[in-house]
Parts: sequence; structure tokens; C-alpha cells
Amino acid sequence: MAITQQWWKEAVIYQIYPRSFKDSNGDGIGDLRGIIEKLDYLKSLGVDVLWLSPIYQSPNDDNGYDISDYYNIMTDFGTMDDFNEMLEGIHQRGMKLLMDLVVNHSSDEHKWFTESRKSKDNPYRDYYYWQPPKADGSKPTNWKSFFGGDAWDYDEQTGEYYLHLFTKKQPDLNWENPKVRQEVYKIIRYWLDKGVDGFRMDVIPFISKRLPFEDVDSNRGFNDVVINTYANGPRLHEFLQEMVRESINQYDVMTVGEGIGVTPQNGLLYVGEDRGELNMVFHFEHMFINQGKGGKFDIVDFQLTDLKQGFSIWDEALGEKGWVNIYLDNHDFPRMVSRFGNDGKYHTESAKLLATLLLTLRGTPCIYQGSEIGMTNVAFPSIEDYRDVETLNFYEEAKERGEDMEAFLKAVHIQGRDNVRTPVQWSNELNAGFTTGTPWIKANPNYPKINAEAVLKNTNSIWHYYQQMLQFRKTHLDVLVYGDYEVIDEANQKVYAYKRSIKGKTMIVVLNFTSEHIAFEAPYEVDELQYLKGNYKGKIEGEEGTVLDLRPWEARVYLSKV
Ligand code: TEU
Ligand code: CA
Repeated sequence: MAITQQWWKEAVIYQIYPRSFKDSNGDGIGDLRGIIEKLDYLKSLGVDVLWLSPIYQSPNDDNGYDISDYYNIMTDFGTMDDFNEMLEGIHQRGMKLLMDLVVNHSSDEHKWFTESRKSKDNPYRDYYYWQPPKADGSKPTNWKSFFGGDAWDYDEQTGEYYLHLFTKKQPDLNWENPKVRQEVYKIIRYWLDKGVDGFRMDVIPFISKRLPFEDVDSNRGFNDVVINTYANGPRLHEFLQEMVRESINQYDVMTVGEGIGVTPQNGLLYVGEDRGELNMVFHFEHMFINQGKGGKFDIVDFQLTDLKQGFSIWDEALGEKGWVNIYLDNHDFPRMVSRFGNDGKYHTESAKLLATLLLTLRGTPCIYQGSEIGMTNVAFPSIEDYRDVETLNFYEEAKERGEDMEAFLKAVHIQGRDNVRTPVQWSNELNAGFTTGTPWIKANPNYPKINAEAVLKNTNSIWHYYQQMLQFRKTHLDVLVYGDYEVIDEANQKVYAYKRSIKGKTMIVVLNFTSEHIAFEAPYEVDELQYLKGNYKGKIEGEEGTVLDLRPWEARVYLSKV
């Protein structure tokens, strides 16, 4: 079977975290008018689809991932008129808009939940998972929340526990209840009728629960629990197929599932083209490679082969039958240049190398805001500077356990979600030009050096490299979107190299992931390779035979002449 052609395979997505993108009115919070201001900037960069993290009404316990009204815009972000104007502006420029659909859970301030908790016979009771205490009075199961503590919270009012896989202000919706499912489809249709072009679906593999609820074996690692207990429940695919049939299918739109708990073994059940479920998933193979048994803040070393493997096993698993999204960071994970590159001496080179990787692997790429200007992780000196509920909850827990808090803060510097949530650095003006007021979270102090104004002026900058690579990708859509992917020298810990090929056309991508000069043995004679693109200026001279002399963090893309 040949791979099918689809607009959403050819598109490149740009993720906006609205709270941190651009503030238009000086209240310190990014907003929709701020996005409107920057549409020309995004268009000139050359991206096709904008995905906005949630912009619905929310008390912001988890920055909008806790929705209290799915039909209205968050007051901090603006009004429905602003939304309409933004959508029109996006479409006028030939771009598309993806909304974030968060329907595994709602906010506890959503009317469904405020009703649900009132009494056991409230009509909304079964919109959520309520369980009585066990005979000995303890909580229904030993499940842990993603953000620390138990996944069950006791509610005095009715003497029962409700389930929340995330914070206690994010109760899980009960998809077993057909009314809940119809509410969700109604929400989807509402936004699609307004003209949005699809959805990114938050923790979608969690919507079907294994019932009755049972304890998990506490010796099992968290990842194992996620895959086999929280995700992939028995009715999941039935729910997804019903959702698509009753909403998505009536429109020409795209869907991306946040595929936490999705594995190469079951991936095709989600994205197989014959399944009628999702177009693609974000898989997490390469996102968890530096996490030890203790989870997020238990940081372990990883090797380049781990990163390669993350992409290779997925490409192999799906082949031509399904599709993935390619990303190296997002609003939940550290900045890619700090994590996979070198944010010191080779900041520019390594940011460009990662752009090359992102835009030449097989899958729909997603660029997270600020990557195009080379934004890096931040190391705030005090926990007071942090805002993320995950970081703050785990900080409190570590403190209670009497851990070394300085070490904990160091782990936050490496892994915390606020690394990617500091304001986009627009200029070297106060607060990085993000706001004229006090930003809700401080700007990264490196903004006088790293900012959009500076990279836009310099034609040799990271920004212009992204722009060129995006154009390059469009020029070579056949091979870069649809071509096969094959790793070269898989065991190499310094160089990530691969071939992309289709119908007699082969490209070779060679990426030096080190700060050293590396002699790389290519599977071609140097004169069989036509150099197309790379992150170093000037001619490559003096190479002979099959050995490429790669400079620190050098990226090259070749066309094979043979
Ligand atoms: O993330 C789900 C998820 O897997 C995260 O818990 C992830 O493991 C964690 O952020 C890593 O630090 C989605 C959203 O992307 C995230 O922002 C939300 O907080 C979460 O769902 C709850 O809606
Ligand atoms: Ca604002």
C-alpha cells in the first residue's frame, strides 16, 4: 500500500502557549490580540497550522487545562469577538487553527461538577467518577495523580471520593455516560461550525477507564501504570470511533492525539488509516528518556541512540499505514536546545541542527513557540519564581519528605515545565517586549541577547534558518513528507544520520550531535553526494573518499547522485 497524500501530512504546526506568547493590554498575560499582532510574523516564518493551548474559560489551576466553560473565551485572553477576528486573520493568511480539546477532565468549577458534587441523585452525578470509601474508610484505590498526591479526593458533602488523574481541580469525566459523550461532540461541532480546522486532544488515551477500579501493584514503574492502567481502557477505541463519526467526520479537519500511554505496539489502533479515529499522535518515546523510576524530577542520563530509537521504532511500527507528529519540545517539556542541543557555545549551530531534524523526519512537525529564536531553559534562583502546579506540588512533597531542596531546584531547572512557559522574547526591551506590565512569570534573563528582533535583523540567524528549512521542506515535499526513513549507522553515539527516499530520489541527513569535530564514515563516496542545505556557511573542501569531516553540531542535507 502506498502512503496516502493528505494536507495534514504536508503541513507544519506551530504551537502557541497563549499565556506566554504576547500581551496586548499590559496586564502581564498573553492574549488573543497579542496573537493577532503576530500573525504576520508567523506567516513570514512559513508555518501552516497554529495550535493554541486551551483558550476557554478556566480558573487556571493548570493554565487552561482545567476548563470551566467550553463555549467561552478565557477572560484573561479576550472575547469571542477577538477570537473571531483572530480566526479570520489566520484564514486570510492561508493558515489554519487547531484548538486544544481537554475532555478527559473538566475544571471542578465547571457547572457539571458543581452540580455533580451536590448530591448522589443530582442529574449530573454520573458525569464524573464517584466512589464510596472502602469498608475501612480508605480511598477507593491507591492510584496516584500525575501532579503528586492521590488521584482520589474525598468530598464531605456526599461522603464519597471523586477521581482526578491530574490536580484535584481537574475531575475526570465519566465517558461511560452517553450524556457526557454527547456533550463532548456538541463542543467539537460548535467550534468546527465556527470554522476551526481541527483539534489537538489532551490525554485522549485516558478517556476509557478500567472498571471496576482496582489497586495498581506499587512495584510497577509509573510508565507501566500509565500504559496499562490509566491509558488504553477497554472502550477507548469505541469512544474515539463514535466521536469521529458524530462530529469530526462531517468536516475536513485534522486531529492530533496527545498519545501518552500509546505504544508502538498499539499505535496503529489509534492512527491506522482504516480505523476512523485520529490522524496522528504525539508519541512520548523520546520525551521520557531522561526520567528515572522516581518520575519527572528523577533525572537520568540518556544517549543519542535513545533519541534515535524513539523515532525509529515508531516509524517502523506505523510504516505507511499511520502517521505521527514530530516534536522535540512543547509546553510540558524542556526547551529542545537545552535538552538535546548545546545552549552555550554552540547555541546557534545546535538550534539549527535540531530544526533540521524536526523538519526532515517522517511525520508532521510541530514547532513550539520560541524555538525559532533559540529560546532556552531558565534557571530561576528561587521557587518563588515558579508558577507551574506540577513543579509546586512536587516541591512541597519533596520538602515534606525532607529532601535536599537545592538539588530539587536544580532538577526543576532541567525538567520543570516553566522552562518553556517564560514569555516569548520579542525584543531587548523591558520584560523581553512581552508586556508593558508585570509578566505573570518572569522573562528569561537572557532576553537582551536572545530575542526576535535580533534574529530577524541577522540573516544568518536561527530564525532565518527555520524560514529556509520550512521553504526547503515545501520544495522537497515528495521525499521529505512521504519518503521512507532509514537510519544510517544506528549505534553511533555522536552522529544521527538517516536516508529519506522515494521513487529513486534519496536525501541523506547527517547531524553531528557533539561539540567536537567528527569524522563520519558515510555509506557514499563524497562525490556521489550533492550538498543541498546545512547550518554552516561556506564551501566544504578537502573531503575525499567516504569520510565526512563534521564540525561541531554541524547539520548537512544531501541529495544522492547515485
Ligand atoms: O499533559 C498530559 C501529560 O502527560 C503531562 O502530565 C505530562 O506527563 C507532564 O506534563 C510532564 O511534565 C496534558 C497537557 O499537555 C498538560 O499541560 C496538562 O497539564 C495535562 O494534560 C492535564 O490536562
Ligand atoms: Ca493581556
